[in-house]
Order: sequence, then C-alpha cells, then structure tokens
Amino acid sequence: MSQLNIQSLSQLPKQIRKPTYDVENTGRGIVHLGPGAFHRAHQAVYTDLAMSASGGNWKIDAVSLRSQDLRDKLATQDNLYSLVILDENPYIQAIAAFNNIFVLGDQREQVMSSMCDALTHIISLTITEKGYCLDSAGELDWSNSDIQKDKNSPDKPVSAIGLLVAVLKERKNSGADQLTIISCDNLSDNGTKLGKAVVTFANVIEPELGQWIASNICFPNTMVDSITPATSEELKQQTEKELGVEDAWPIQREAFTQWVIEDNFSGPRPDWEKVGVTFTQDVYLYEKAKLRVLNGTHSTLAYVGRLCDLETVYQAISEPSFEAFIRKLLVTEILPSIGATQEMDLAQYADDILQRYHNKHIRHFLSQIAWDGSQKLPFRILNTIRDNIQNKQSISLLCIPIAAWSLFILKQHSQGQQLVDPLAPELLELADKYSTEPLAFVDEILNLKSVFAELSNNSNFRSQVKQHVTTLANINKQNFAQILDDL
Ligand code: CS2
Repeated sequence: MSQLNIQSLSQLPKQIRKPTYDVENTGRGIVHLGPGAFHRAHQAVYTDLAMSASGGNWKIDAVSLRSQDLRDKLATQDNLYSLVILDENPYIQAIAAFNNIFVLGDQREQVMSSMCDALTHIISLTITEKGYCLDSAGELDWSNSDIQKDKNSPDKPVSAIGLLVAVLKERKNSGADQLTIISCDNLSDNGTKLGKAVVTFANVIEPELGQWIASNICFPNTMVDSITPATSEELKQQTEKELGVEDAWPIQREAFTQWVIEDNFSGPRPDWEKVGVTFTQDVYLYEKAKLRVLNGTHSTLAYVGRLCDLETVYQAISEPSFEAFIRKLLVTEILPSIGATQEMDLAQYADDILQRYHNKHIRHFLSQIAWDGSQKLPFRILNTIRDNIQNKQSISLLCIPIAAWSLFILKQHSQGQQLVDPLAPELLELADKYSTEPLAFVDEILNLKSVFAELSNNSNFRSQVKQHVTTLANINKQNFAQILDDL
C-alpha cells in the first residue's frame, strides 16, 4: 500500500480534512523540542490550521532530544501524519506542519542551525515535567546529571535548558532576538520557571548572556489541554482503512482542545487566535484549574484505578463509586482550593471534564497517566494540599492519590512491572526493602524532599496519607465500591 505523503494529499478521500496552504513552499518559523504525541495532536495542529487560515512561514522543525522513532517513521511520508479525532462525530485531519524532524544526538549541527536561524521566531517545548530539571521549589536543580554535563560541556548540551542557552548565546551574537520561547508542559507557571532556569544557567556560562536573555526573550506562561492517548496498532489499521494509504504513526485525540497563551511575545507568531487559541494577560486561573481539576483527578483515577486492575479512564469513571468519589474530591477539596472566581464557572468546568472522561471512543490507559508520578503529583495534588492547609481546609481526600501512588509503586515492584519515573531506581529500592511493610514504605516515600518538600515534615499530612494506605492496602476489583463509598 502507498504511503501518506505530499503527493497523496490531493488523492485522499474527500471527507479527510487537509491543509489548504502551499505545503511544499512554506518555510519554517518554529522549532519544537520534544515532538511527542501531545505536541503532534495539539500545538502542531493549531499551527497547521493557522497556516491554512492565514498563511505565514510557520512550519515546524521538530527536535527529538533522544528518540529516533519519529524521524525514522515519518521520513518516508514527507513528515506528514494524520490526526484522528475520536468522538461522537469523528474525523481525520492530515497534518503537514512538520518541516524537518531532527534528533539532537546525531544532528546537532542542523538543530543548532535551525534554532539559531533569525527566521525561527518561536521555540516551543513539550519535554514533560522532568525535562525542566527543576527542584521542588521550581528552581534549576544543579544536582541534575544532565545539567552537570551541560555545565561542564556547554557547547554540547544534552538538556533542553543547556540547548536553549547555547542557542541564545549564538542568537545574542548574531542579533537574532525576534524569538519567543513557549513551554507547553503541565507545570504551574511553566514559562516563568523555564525562563528563570534558562537565565540562571546562562549566568554561569556567560554572565551578560543571562541579562541579555532576561531583557530580550519572552517566556510566556501557557495552559494546554487535549486528551491524547498513545497510538495503538488498532488506530494505525483503522486509519489506513480510512485514508486508503499507510500512515506510519497516526495520532489520536478527543475533539476537545484548548490552548491559552500569555500575550507576551518578543517576536512574530502565527495567527493562532484565528483557530481558537486564547491570548490573555493572565493564564494563572486557567492553568490552576486545569492542573488541579483535570490532571489532579487523572492521577487519582490512575493510581486508585490501577490498584483495582482497571485499565482505562473510561472504565474507571464508568464505575459509579469511582465517579462519586472523584466528584466528592472535586467538590470538597479541589474546587475550593481554586477559590471563588467570576471568570470561570468552576462547577461547570469540572462537569465538562468528567463528561470528557466518559468519552467511550477514547481508550486512555491509566498506566500511561501513572508515569512520572514523582514529577506530576507536586503540580497536580501537592500544591492543592498546600493551599488547603494554608486555608485550613480539608486535605483528607487529596491524600488518597498520594497513598495510592505509594501502593502502586509497591504493586509494580511485586509484579515485576516497569515503573516509569525518573526516581524509579530509588523508589524500587525502597519497595524492595519494605515490600511487605506498606506503612514503613510510605514513611520513606514521604521523606523524599525532592517530591514533598516541606510537606515531609507535616505530621497531619503524613498521618492522613498513612491512614489511607491502611484503607487502600487491600483494595481490588471486587471490593473497591465499598471502600470508595466509605471514604
Ligand atoms: C495526563 C495528561 O498522561 C497524563 O498525565 O493527565 O497527559 C492529560 O491527558 C493532558 O494534560 C490533558 O490535557
């Protein structure tokens, strides 16, 4: 079977949505670090739509920091791919936003050339929480091994922070300052934290570079949202049937998508507002609500659901006891932490998110959401706990995902399953030592300052987590309704 490529675009079935700009004669204006499924389903789609809506040389050079998969898989199809919208009214959109796909490890020169080019006005990132190399206070973590490597060898950076500083050093010398750097990850104050980490690192490399960056380059905060499960073999087969050509790596996503960007740019940008992107002076409420209401309940479903051997978000939320528990968590502890606001109907926002979880067309695996708990839980649950402690509000239900995370680690260890987490070696070593003593294990977990910071010393927090470890220690597919109903 022939492959999806620029030539085949015009022959695709008429119901397939496709770019309407001149794909072959449009230039690159963006470099993206970390082109995973979410970037391909979200920012790249907005950019492809913006070019169809009002032109502009905004194609993307995608830079994988490590994996060769994307480059190798899309190389034979002109770097095109298809986005499959799985919803009541499904459709497929052919995406042509990628210009080049590079791998930093063996194409460093091309990557630097692309990122330093004055025509590159945007560098965006989806490198997951761990990619920012931050400590629990949100500052650059100088003990991070990649940061250490880049400090010792700044001209051959391996971290995103080091790479950005190397690029900005070149751009300072060449005067290519029409550049905005946009974080698209699920961190609170993502742009502010990225900018601070970059300036901090630059100051060590070349003092006046840090000052130049701080004065010339904007790092807007953003909120990003669209549920994007990993690609499956089934999706590939289904897509091939619909397209009539093979796509080596289609992407699937729900219909809902949202991108909120702080209107703070140090150079030109695509007309993203023409395709639904929200520009605002203050992203904070959007970001706080999304991280806590969506990502906080996602992680809760992931860890409690996996303890009950449930597979997907849809499967878990379809259990009345799970939905009732999530609603109780939202109403009693998460929504109050966001505070009263005229700008957003928080109850409706939460309801809409639970409806999205009930999308039966989306198989979003809890095991995927469970990745990187040590990096995700601080933004999704622990900051909410801090606010509730500060405001003398309940934290009991919020302590459940923390208890469930620790039991999940023990379960992964006991079943010899992989634990996807930057702290996996340390967590599994503790799990090995305390495999039959969950309370002793969680005591050790709660001592991890890199995750819990000052909460490690909060006796009320610790005791509530440990109570829930006892409650959840024997939860399973048969008894979870009773246990959750009693919470
Ligand atoms: C999920 C997120 O995998 C996860 O951790 O919670 O990827 C979630 O699907 C997105 O933030 C939704 O916008």
